[in-house]
Amino acid sequence: MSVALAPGLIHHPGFLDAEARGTLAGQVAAVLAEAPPFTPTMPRTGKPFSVRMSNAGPLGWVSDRSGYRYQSLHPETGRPWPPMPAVAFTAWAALSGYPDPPEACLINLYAPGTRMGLHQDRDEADLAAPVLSLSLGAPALFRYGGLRRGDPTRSVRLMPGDALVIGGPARLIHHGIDRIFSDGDLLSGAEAVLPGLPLSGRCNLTLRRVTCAAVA
Ligand code: MD3
Ligand code: FE
Repeated sequence: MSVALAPGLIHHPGFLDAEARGTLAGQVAAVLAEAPPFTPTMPRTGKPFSVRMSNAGPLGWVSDRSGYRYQSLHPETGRPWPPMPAVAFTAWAALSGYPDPPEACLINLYAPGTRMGLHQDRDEADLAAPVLSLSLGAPALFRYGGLRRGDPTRSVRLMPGDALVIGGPARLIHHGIDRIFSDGDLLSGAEAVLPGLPLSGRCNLTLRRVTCAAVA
């Protein structure tokens, strides 16, 4: 089942069932054990994001005082990003409609009470490729608008296991996360003990094609 929220913005509620969510959560925990979450900071000001991040795949998105960019090494450990979680990579093949594989998988970790302000994603060279989002853990209120910052916005609740495909005319829309609801199922079981994971909260994975441009 899928719902077009807007042209190019396709919501697949419950795309991952409970078993797939558990498998993916374990694969994310394995990525975070190798590539610990870091706190990005705003370009110029150095103000920290409230969302913590990590990445998987050949490229990872990072932000610090010198700007936003994709790079092949973890900003703190200096090691390459681990391979993408298999469940996420398989979801790209099923949902993206894009022939080539993603080069980056950004992992956003939201503790309860954190948010992500309205923004556009335009650091990727290949804007013909869609972005695929997968949600785990606590539900979130996702807000999306239009190509201009002042365009009217709508909101939809993203539940664990939901997929969102953002492409075509929606690829450059403004969007953000307004709130995280309490009590997710991300950390049930073994991955609850892994360092760097919030004990409750939400995890979002975005798979992106990228193909260079701002790469350090
Ligand atoms: C619309 N993440 O990582 S996912 C991001 O839930 C980001 O963590 C949010 O915005 C999150 O940049 C929203 C849904 C999403 C992801 C990428 C998009 C919507 C998008 C790119 C372009 C337009
Ligand atoms: Fe975004």
